[in-house]
Amino acid sequence: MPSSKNISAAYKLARDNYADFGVDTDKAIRKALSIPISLHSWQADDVRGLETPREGLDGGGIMSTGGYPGRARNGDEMRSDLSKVLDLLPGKQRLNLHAFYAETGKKVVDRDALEPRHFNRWLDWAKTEKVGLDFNPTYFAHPLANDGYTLAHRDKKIRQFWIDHAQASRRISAHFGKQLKSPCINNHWVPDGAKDVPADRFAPRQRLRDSYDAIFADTKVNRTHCVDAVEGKLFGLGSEEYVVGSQEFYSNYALSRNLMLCLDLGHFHPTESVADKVSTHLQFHENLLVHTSRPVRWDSDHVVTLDDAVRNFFLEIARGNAWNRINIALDFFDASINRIGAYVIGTRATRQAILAGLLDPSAQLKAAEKAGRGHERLALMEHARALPWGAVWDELCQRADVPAGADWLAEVATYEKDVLSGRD
Ligand code: RNT
Ligand code: ZN
Repeated sequence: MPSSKNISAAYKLARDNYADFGVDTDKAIRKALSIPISLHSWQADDVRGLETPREGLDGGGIMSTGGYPGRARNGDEMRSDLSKVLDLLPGKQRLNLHAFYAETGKKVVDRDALEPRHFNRWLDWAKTEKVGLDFNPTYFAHPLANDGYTLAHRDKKIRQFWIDHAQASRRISAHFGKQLKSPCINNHWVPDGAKDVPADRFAPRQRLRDSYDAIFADTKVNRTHCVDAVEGKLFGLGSEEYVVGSQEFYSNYALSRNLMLCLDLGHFHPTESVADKVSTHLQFHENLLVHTSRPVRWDSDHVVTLDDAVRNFFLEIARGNAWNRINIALDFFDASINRIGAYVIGTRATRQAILAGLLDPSAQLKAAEKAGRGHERLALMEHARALPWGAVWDELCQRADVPAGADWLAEVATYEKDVLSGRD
């Protein structure tokens, strides 16, 4: 367990070390703490939602595996877990809700009829915790998603149901944005696609485009309060061969309709660098949304760790000084480990990558490159990885008044014993 005296001593050395490379660590800490990360609500309950359980549902492209005890079973348990998580995280957080976390009391309200009031308890919680809210229409885990198609379904009635749901989600988002005085990002991801080679790849894409156009034709929604984003994918469960909403589909759609593009780090070919896409998209898109995630073979949603993909992504943001053009949200779910632990690991790793980006000696690297000293650029890049960022991280935690190092584990153990162990 690092003592606060040791943390301060190690930090002082680290600060001087970074200063030699022109990096101001105090400034980096302040900035790293100020950048919001939107926690996803769905790690708490294994992406189940709070609707009355229905029989015979296909997960709709989403599946959380594992049976670690202590899953949150209702809204109150989710909020309790999320409050615990917030206590253990340095910096500014938000909460990213899915529509199927509506709390409609005894009344069953289908997704096309959801209203802002069905989220009053979440809104109250957000006010108490002083966090902004983001939102997602839930286009999966519903009988009308069982065919593997929603907005691109060949049946007009089914498409209309999902269009109505999407429009409801935009009104709810605008309400959150207005109430909390902070724009609510409403992210659209649909599972639509085919397991095997379709004969017609055109028609579903045309229907998807037309459905979105119908959704966004609702001009009553205030677009400063509700900011819509769209998220593509390479393949998913049940859509291994064909994803209607591919990356290119959404990149073109977002650009032509003035929407935000979402890049999920788990939604690309394994050898593709998502980091490299940042400077491409930002030539054309005003802003981006990122879902930090970790792909492992055929899964795209493992708990985020501080791996090269995540580090490189935020390094790009730092080198392009694009912090005010990126919105950061988490997207992972693992039911095989303590879920509070999963949140803390993934959110801390994301903020560590942000800090690592801010600690990059970018100015020196660029100067070496500009002067044609390629060996110096590469040598400095290598050396930068060895600089003591961990000491800066511990200091950041100390300043944010949260446990440094792995000290948070003790609090998770206590919470598991006192709270989680009482759940089925
Ligand atoms: C699915 C997308 C999407 C979901 C969440 C639950 O592949 O990444 O963002 O994970 O909406
Ligand atoms: Zn995602």
